[in-house]
Amino acid sequence: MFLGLDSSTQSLTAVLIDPPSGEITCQLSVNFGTDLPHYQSPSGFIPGGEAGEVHADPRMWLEALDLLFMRLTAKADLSRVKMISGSGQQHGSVYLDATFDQRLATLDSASDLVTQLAPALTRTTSPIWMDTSTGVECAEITSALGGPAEVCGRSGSIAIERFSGPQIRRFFKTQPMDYQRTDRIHLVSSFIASVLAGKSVAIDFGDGAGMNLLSLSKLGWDTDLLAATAPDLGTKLLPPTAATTIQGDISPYFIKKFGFSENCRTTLFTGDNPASLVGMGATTPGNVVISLGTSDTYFAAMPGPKTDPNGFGHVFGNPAGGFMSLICFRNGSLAREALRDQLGLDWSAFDRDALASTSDAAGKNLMLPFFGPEITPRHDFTGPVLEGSPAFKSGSAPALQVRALLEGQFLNMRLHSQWMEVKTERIRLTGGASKNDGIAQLVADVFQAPVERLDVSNSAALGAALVAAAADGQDLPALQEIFCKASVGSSLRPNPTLAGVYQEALGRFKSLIDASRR
Ligand code: ADP
Ligand code: XUL
Repeated sequence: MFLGLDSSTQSLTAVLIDPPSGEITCQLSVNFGTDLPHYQSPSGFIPGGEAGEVHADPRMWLEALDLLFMRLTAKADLSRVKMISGSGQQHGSVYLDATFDQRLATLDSASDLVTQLAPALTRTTSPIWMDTSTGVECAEITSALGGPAEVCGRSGSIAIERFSGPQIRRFFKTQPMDYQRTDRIHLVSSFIASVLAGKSVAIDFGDGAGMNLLSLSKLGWDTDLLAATAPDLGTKLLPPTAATTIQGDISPYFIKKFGFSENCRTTLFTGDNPASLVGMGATTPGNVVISLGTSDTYFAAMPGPKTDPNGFGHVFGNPAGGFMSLICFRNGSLAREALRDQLGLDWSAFDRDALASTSDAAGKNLMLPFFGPEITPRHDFTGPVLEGSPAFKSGSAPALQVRALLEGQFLNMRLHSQWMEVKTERIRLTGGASKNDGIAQLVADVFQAPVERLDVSNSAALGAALVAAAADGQDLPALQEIFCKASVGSSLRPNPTLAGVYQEALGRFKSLIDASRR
């Protein structure tokens, strides 16, 4: 069996797979808010941060690991686990002194992880991906490198507030003494991987690319970015490596305490989005995952390290080799809900039948579907922009607005993923709104690609379990055929007669965006 872990914002999840039977043997989570209430982090982070700070307590992640394994022993025979891999929420960073490795090497299974490892923390809390406190540091790094295009071309993203490099710089500036006594900086992913391995292990290319520090072309730390971020940073980071790299045997702590076998090995961990790419069965170029959640995200495999000339999208390492894009759209379900409520509708107005009633209007009316500030494209929109027939603009025909909103969301995705230069062959749809057939059909039509939906719920932890199996020599595509199947009856074909309609609409949509951002 192979075990995948995902240490995400709100919970730590385990997925155990048994490739010979094709079964997911066990799925289990520890919820930080409800299971570990003493950290007073109901949603996984410490509430009330000031000036955009959002931090979490790394001790909570350690305690969750002990608790998760304790619960797993009641559900599964952990001595059958051959390999463990995992993922973490991206960008979060953990700061440790020179005793960390010694502590890992001598963990006593009669005690617990928090008691033995917390004294090594040089920063008691960890900034996570929701943190926006580093605007000044982003500007400093950008100017040191000579502009946003340079930072993006090297690292795959312009300097971004939540990315670990700007966060490290802020720590260096605000707590220079604590920075100085920091011997090792980990991401959430490499921190948990190190605990399991019983030694500090490297950051992988998938999560490492979310730091504004990794050179995509060299797949090593970029010395200019290191220098622009903080002094001696290169000595505090291990050289980055591929997620499938085996680290050796699991630490004796876990063998003694939870019954893992002495032959159980561990790999590096990666970020939750790269792991999801694996768990959604989308690691080969041509496959695209669109997640329609609170925000919408678009991620897809890419053969080479192309970067977004506009600086909106991000590029990370793909755990299966090559690269992947991640593009976030802030106005996702938030915008769909805003229009629904504004017009006094319910989700049935977004159904297939309701949308079919306006099929003659496909691509005719345009809506820039932004009810508030957007990041792709980056602009402080204050409300949607409408262009089209009087009935559409006046709101007297709500169905036309629903269609134009959805078309606008997917045209915007299509427009802002063109820089990847990868033809979309299949879209795998996930997230709360993906179950809506009307919305899913419009995705297929606008992108002119078949859409599938998956039963997978914990795609990151499942992806991690698949990475573990792949590291053990199993064939990843074959495993994905088994574990990442589209759910029966969920597939939708695009209507080919709309290809030209949306191709033409895309050009008009781009002009409208350009005019609105001027
Ligand atoms: P999160 O990003 O918080 O994980 P989810 O992926 O769970 O979010 O998606 C939740 C969102 O899905 C809700 O906010 C809601 O707007 C949307 N949603 C749920 N059901 C439907 C539906 N039938 N049609 C369209 N949107 C829906
Ligand atoms: C990606 C990002 C989030 C985190 C948490 O850039 O910030 O998706 O990985 O899930």
